[in-house]
Amino acid sequence: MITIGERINGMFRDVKNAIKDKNASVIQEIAKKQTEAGATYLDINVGTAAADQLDAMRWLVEVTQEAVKTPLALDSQKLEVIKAGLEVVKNEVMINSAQGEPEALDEYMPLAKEHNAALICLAMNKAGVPQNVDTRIEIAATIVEKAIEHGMDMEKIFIDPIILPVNVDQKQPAYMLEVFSQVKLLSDPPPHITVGLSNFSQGTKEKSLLNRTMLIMAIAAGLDTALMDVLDKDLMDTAICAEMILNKQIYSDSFLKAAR
Ligand code: THG
Repeated sequence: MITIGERINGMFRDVKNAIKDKNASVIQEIAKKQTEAGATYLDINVGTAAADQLDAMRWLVEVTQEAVKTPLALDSQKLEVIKAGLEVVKNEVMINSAQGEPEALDEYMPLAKEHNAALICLAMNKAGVPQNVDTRIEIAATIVEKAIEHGMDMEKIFIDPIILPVNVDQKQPAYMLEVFSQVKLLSDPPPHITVGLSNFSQGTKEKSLLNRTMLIMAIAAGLDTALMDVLDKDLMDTAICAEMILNKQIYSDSFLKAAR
């Protein structure tokens, strides 16, 4: 499974302080730990507190790539913050994220192509995050159509149907599972499906259990990548085990080690 380590995000106090004090070693430690834990990409999100978000993005990208070669996922809702990161990025990169509106996709897809970047596209539009299956699938279909129109490799497209906290609306998780299985039918080869898994357990008391259980059910429904807490070893082991059960990896007594 493709994992995106969520931890370099200004919403965490240590990262927020490190950005403010330009303390590179705090960021580099987190980058190394997530890389050792098996992250495919490292998410880079400056958060909302940074005084100059463009400067903070450039700095985070620079110090992270001094420490590790792991590809980065530049995470911002603002195009200019993404572009600031792209100016200094050296390795393979992912853009996180574009909204699923035709006009936004017409802007982000050529940018992604120019940088040979993977692109997360959110299944949301001007009206916000849809609360039902059909609207999410309609937006996902728009994303796939736009990807074909822009001549993008479907391997580079990651559709994120946006998972909401379980304590907000309990009908949503089952809807998400339905969306995962339907998105896989939109094209051949299909786009990747990803979610920000920790959103699911935000504000709850059983974060690790909720994330782990949702991840297994999501993988069974077709999810193949997630932005998640890669430092949660049980969560990573669960992801590997679920993929082995689906026969995406051959069983051996050391299948966990083999996957890592
Ligand atoms: N989709 C995409 N990108 C995203 C999200 C998404 N990027 C940001 C976010 N959502 C994913 N990242 C996180 C990171 C941390 C948490 C949730 C999502 C989190 N933090 C704890 C909390 O808020 O309770 C702890 C914070 C702290 O310790 O201060 O849950 O959905 N494409």
